[in-house]
Amino acid sequence: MHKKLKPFEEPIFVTKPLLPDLNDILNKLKEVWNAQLLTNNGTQHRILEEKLKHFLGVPAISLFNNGTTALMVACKSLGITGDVITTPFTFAATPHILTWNTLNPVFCDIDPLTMNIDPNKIESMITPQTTAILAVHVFGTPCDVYKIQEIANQYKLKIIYDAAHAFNLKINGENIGNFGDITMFSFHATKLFHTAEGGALTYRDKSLTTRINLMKNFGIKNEEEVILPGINGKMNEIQAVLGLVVLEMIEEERRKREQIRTLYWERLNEIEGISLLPEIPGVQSSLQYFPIRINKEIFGISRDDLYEELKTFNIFTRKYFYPLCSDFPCYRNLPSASPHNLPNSQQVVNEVLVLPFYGGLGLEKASSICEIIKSIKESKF
Ligand code: T4K
Repeated sequence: MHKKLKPFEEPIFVTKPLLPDLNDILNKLKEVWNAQLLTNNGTQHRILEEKLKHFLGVPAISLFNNGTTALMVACKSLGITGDVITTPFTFAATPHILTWNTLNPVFCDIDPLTMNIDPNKIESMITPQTTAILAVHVFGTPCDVYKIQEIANQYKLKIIYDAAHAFNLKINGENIGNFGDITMFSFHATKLFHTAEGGALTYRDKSLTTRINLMKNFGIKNEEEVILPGINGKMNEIQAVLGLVVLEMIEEERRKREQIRTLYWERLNEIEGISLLPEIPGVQSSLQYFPIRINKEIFGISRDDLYEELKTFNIFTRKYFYPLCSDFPCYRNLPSASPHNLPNSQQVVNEVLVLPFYGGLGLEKASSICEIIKSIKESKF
């Protein structure tokens, strides 16, 4: 039986967008209204681009209307063809952008601890058709960027990092946007830093700027020249205003999330059958998600049952990233999608549960969530 724990009165979701004071937004929006320029590289866009370049510590950046379009343009701008090695344990956008670029996703298994693509398995997936690796820093844990770079150098492959979860992530003081050929960030409302919808590409090779910016603007060079088949990937001024105000709130939000993370760690680490993401020395976390893993035999119930029980307490966790992308109908017939090729992914995808994690949750509610999880486990023995 559960102890006398009551459900939350209001539903608790996995995240809540960081919302600034509406007046702060309105003040900035006045500038946009006065300028009467709503999109197409306006003033707010240019200011945000400069600020983010500095904040993310990268030599070059290009803003987008969302992370998915940004990833599509990343592939196109590098001229990637044929097969691209990627992970099945990610959001649908990752493999889908390959398909939209008429590229073939080749699924490589993940490391069972970090849940990122396993660099030790990449080489065996490389064929003469392979031209790139599309790796994801899942839940903000960095991939083994050094090993992946070595492989890419050896086989002359391009590397694109999907850093949708990795805003502000650093490895030994180095910003995550400085690895590989291009890195994509998502600024979706569910992300710590957001512009409602939005994203960016960062890259060290500044010569890519012209091509990337042409590609996100229909390939238009000037009024009389359209020099390549581009798309519309532009961030608008209203998104940029939101981003400028949210950026001012990041430090405070990180402080709050840091406290919740510490509380979760202390309270959940002691529960048998629950494991937490490993702390990697030298890594500054992006504080984006708080995933836990459930070992059914030790915890007493499965991840799926815990997910359902938490719902009865008005707690809506998420089973990211279930189902595996390799199990989607559009990919499951690919040879690399075979479960035999992906044993770690198949196991992890049934164990991970992402807990509510955002500054506004507060320590009291986070503490109650831990109590509830503990009581659910105790009720099973
Ligand atoms: N690569 C990776 C690895 C990604 O994770 C993503 C996106 C991308 C690429 C693509 O980037 P974008 O093109 O999206 O920039 C959400 C997000 O929509 C998606 O951006 C994100 N990853 C993914 C992991 O999470 P859902 O289907 O979980 O969204 P939804 O609407 O269920 O939201 C989750 C919870 O957040 C809700 O239960 C309530 C809360 N919420 C959500 C929104 C949108 C709010 O409180 N307010 C809101 O406005 O995909």
